[in-house]
Amino acid sequence: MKNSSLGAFLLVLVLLLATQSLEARLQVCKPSGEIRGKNPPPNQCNQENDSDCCKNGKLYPTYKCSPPVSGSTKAVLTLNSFEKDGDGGAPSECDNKYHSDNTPVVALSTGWYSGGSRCLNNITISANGRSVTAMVVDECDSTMGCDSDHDYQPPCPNNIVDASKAVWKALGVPEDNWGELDITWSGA
Ligand SMILES: *[C@@H]1O[C@H](CO)[C@@H](O)[C@H](O)[C@H]1NC(C)=O
Ligand SMILES: CC(=O)N[C@H]1CO[C@H](CO)[C@@H](O)[C@@H]1O
Repeated sequence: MKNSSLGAFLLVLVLLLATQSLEARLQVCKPSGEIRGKNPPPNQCNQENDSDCCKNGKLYPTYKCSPPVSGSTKAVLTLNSFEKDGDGGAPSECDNKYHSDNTPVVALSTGWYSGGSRCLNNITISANGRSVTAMVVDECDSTMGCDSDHDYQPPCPNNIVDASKAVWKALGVPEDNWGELDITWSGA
């Protein structure tokens, strides 16, 4: 190999390694597919407390992964009812039970739910200078949605901690602002 081609070869190698380690560090979580939304049938999709409903023809990305978990993982907190006839639909996946809005429970996006490996563990949620401990009881399904099983709601984004009212209360968020909040979580 001539010196110049060896130089070029080394340059390419270094660039390749650099981009690969960057990707490893970002651990990019890319969509696994998409779902084309259909309007819910009449009287379906409980819009209680701003639940989102699928719209005809709109494309919703699906995810099997979530961003990497660290000692303090960034997420978006959303509101859900795990009660019977609440907007959560079926009983919780971890224990096949419903849970009162007054107990701090959460569902995690599919990647973080991780096939149930965090079921019934407690995570610490921090925001607003406060923190609350909540039990993982369900999956916020990032792989499916827009069907009767999911109350015609879109698939969950990949970075969601979907929480009962009790969690929002404990974080001291005024009720008018319940809906979406940047948080960090740890544990489990
Ligand atoms: C999580 O917290 C609940 C309520 O305090 C408790 O009953 C449960 O045992 C805890 N789970 C674990 C795995 O420690
Ligand atoms: C899930 C949840 O918080 N549901 C509430 C939505 O708003 C109505 C009316 O304010 C409450 O009664 C529900 O409990």
